[in-house]
Amino acid sequence: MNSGQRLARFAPGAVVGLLWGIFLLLVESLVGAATLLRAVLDATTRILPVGLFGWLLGRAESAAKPLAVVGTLAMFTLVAGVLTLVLRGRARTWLLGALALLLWSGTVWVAYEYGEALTTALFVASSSTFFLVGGLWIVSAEAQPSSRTRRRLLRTFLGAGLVLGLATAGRFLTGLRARSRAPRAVDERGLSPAITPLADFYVVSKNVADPEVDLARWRLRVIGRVRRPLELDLAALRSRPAVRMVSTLECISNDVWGPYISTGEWIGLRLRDLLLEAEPVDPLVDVVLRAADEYSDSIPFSVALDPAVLLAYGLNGESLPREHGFPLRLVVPGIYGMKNVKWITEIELVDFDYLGYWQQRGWSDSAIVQIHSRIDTPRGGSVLTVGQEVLVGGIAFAGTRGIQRVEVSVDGGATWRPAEMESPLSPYSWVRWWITWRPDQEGRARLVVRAWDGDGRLQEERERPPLPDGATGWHRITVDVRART
Ligand SMILES: Nc1nc2c(c(=O)[nH]1)N[C@H]1C(S)=C(S)[C@@H](COP(=O)(O)O)O[C@H]1N2
Ligand SMILES: [Mo]
Repeated sequence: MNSGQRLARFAPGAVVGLLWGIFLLLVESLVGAATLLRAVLDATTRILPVGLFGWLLGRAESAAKPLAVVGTLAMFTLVAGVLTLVLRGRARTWLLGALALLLWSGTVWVAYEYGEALTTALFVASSSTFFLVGGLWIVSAEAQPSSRTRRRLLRTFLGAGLVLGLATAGRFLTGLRARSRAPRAVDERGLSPAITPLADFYVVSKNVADPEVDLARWRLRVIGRVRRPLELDLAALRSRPAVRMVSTLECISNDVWGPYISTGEWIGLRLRDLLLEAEPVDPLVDVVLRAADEYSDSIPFSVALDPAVLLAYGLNGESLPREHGFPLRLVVPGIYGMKNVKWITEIELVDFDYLGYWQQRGWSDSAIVQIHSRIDTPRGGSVLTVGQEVLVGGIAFAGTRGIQRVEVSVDGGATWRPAEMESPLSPYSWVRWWITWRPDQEGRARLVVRAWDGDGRLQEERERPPLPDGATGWHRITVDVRART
């Protein structure tokens, strides 16, 4: 068999595999059901070596999720293509039957594993089996002379499906990228606002489609090592004493210069109050939080008792937006975003160290935020004028330790000036800092910022990538100073 023939045999299956993948993608995003696509995606991120995974994430940035989906679609394409290559000419009905059965049970198992309703499982299983196996059978059946019209029809059908599918997937992936949102709002001085407006609050989730929780059926359960398990709806949670708290949230995969950090005013109840109401039973190690998207993570029981740890149902004066975890999310000051579980459904008290979704993939377990400072203005690459007064400013954050002091260098770190600081809106919030600078020399200037936390520790200068403990290093930018004209 020459390579041309091989390609001719590979191609029809590949097309069917791709269409099947796109179909599953649509089921995920429209029906919100877990499919084999999600299972393969989840499994892949778990199997990838930690270093490679971190490198890929660093490279891809906000395109990471769309790229992961495209990669998974490519896998489906390859697998189905190879299947046709192997099966073609030797296809037996029983073999295809066995394949169908395998697929069917696999899909049902996935649906079961992901706790979806039986109807969804049956829908996904039957339609995907029909689509893949039917497609494989048609394209791999020996061509009959009388079947020319049929083949032409089939080709038209597959071609049209492919175009339609690619177009839909393209639109969907663009949306996905926009949903990993990281715009950087700045005020008239070029500084990040003290409280990030909702529209600019960063968004990160592992999902192709985030859960849409039906309030009528949603309940929060508190279970595990408790004397009085609880089951409460949102109204019951809202009727308990409410707490407002300004706190900064940062994703552990944020770079030192990165935009995945925002500050909000959260409204909710203390996790502590709810846990005590359930009467915890010793010995206790972790509090596990499970979510509607099969995400889970834990915080130590001792941390959960901190009055600053909230179950939030509101953000910036509004009901918690869907993308931020409606109806209920965890807010743990000073601990990276991944531990701030969204779309919570269950809280379990356990007597062991529970590894969350991202810990299973190599990220830090304690996830305490690093000392972090960032220059927001001027932007790197800006053109400035000799003698012109420039505001150099940005944010600094060290979680619950707070920021003691910030210094700025305009000569690449040779000399340093203390920055002015605004008092933070809360002990858990970033601070805004600035200096005014009048460049007196033409040429390139290298601006650097560094901060000290409340314990008097200096931000680590050594540059380390976000994985596994959060990025370190000093933020440096270069600006171009030109003579006055
Ligand atoms: N249920 C659930 N919670 C989750 C996640 C998720 O994928 N599923 N992602 C986490 C990560 S990695 C981060 S950085 C924060 C982001 O919260 P935000 O989108 O409200 O900024 O949510 C965390 N909580
Ligand atoms: Mo994150």
